[in-house]
Amino acid sequence: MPIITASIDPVTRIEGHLKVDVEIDTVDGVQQVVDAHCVGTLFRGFEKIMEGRDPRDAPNITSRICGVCPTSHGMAAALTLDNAFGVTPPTAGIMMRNLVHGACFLESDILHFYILSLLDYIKGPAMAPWQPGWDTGRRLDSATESRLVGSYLKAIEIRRKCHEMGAIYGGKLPHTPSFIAGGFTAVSTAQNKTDFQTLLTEIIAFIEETYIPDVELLGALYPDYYNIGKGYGNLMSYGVFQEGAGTLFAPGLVNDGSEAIQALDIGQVTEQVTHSWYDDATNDKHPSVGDTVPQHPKAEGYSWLKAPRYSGTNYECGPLARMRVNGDYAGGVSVMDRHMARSQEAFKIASAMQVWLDAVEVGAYGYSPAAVPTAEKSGVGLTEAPRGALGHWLTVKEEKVAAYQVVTPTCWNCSPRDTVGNRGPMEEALIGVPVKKADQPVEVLRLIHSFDPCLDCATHVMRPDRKGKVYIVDR
Ligand code: NFE
Ligand code: MG
Repeated sequence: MPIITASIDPVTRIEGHLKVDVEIDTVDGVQQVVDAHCVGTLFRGFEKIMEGRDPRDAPNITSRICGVCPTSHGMAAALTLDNAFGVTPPTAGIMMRNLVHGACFLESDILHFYILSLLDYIKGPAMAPWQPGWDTGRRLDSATESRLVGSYLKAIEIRRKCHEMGAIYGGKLPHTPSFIAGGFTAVSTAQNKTDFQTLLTEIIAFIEETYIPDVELLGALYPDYYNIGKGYGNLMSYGVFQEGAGTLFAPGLVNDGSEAIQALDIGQVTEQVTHSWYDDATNDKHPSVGDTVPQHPKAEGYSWLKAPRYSGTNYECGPLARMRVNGDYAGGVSVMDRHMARSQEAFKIASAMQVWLDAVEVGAYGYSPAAVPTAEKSGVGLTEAPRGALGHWLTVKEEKVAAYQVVTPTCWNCSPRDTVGNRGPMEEALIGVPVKKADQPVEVLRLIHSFDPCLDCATHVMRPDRKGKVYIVDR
């Protein structure tokens, strides 16, 4: 049998636009993925848009990078400005930042499991969005199907309530304008707290009584997915949700085969562009001195994503990484571990939100006044988005943005090969994924969705001859 090349273009049920090419061969009697390329098919240019602007606009502009993680960019940009401007937000501002950022995490996690991932496993009723669907690899009886379809419909309501909850302090979601240099714009009222509490109580109940049990049920029906999709097994977190001098999730690294948590040294991060459509003169730079110079076409290029590496090595980021780095999750690295850790993390975040809500003082101001520095300054903001480690780097000169770099979690996870030719984390995790039917590679989708990719929501330029299909090329 020849090696089969299957292209999924676009991958649906993700945020943004991704193409994945896999090579499928039979090894030891099992048809499986033997090579993979992840292709980011759009160029956004937000880093260039920032240049020459008032740095105080960074949270508002960069939160438009994405509709599902806008508070992550708002938070990262605000932390960057705090750092560059030399300002410390008051406790109420930190708590309100956490509450709105937490609401976005919960919205994103619930959306991810039910609306983006579950259709890889359930058949559902004979109507959109369930049909037409894959006719391979289903293992659920009709009672389990109906339970999960019921949860899916409830999840649509609950994720809306997550946004409504975040909007109580954020004014609106997505794209709240409330993250600012020095803190947060809202002043809490007694009514805000009561309204937030009502929604939070309902959301916590959904996570405990529906989301976690549903993920456990799926794990019991697909136990083989605890052994599929490990990849390199290296995990990284920048840490998130400031609490006093620390964070709810600590920063750190866990390397494959070790339980030991290593300290994170952000100076070890560079972005490689040998296989990305960017100028090689910008290769392997730390983001504080990095640049975004598109170059397309380029002989070795195949993606608009750069390839971030830590000390030259690949790291996966996301909920599983955060939970493992914090010692909160004892499982391995796999498709099902990613779902399981995400659901358990949602409960941890929601429980912490209860503590932060109790701590928000009615009437307390959320910000400390902050001025744009007249001298040249640099700043960095490290946080976590639902999908993983997020960093913004800024240089201010003559009170304007001279340079701005953003390194997103999906760049880490879905990056192309690096300068030495090593695959990105998701590319590597695809190797060995068993595929029953090459023209319906649902197993590949299950792996991709477990990473929850986001190609930074924007208009996709698709080749009309390849619209929305899996197409097979026989060699
Ligand atoms: Ni557009 Fe995002 C998250 C960020 S992924 S969803 O989570 O930053 O790159
Ligand atoms: Mg970038």
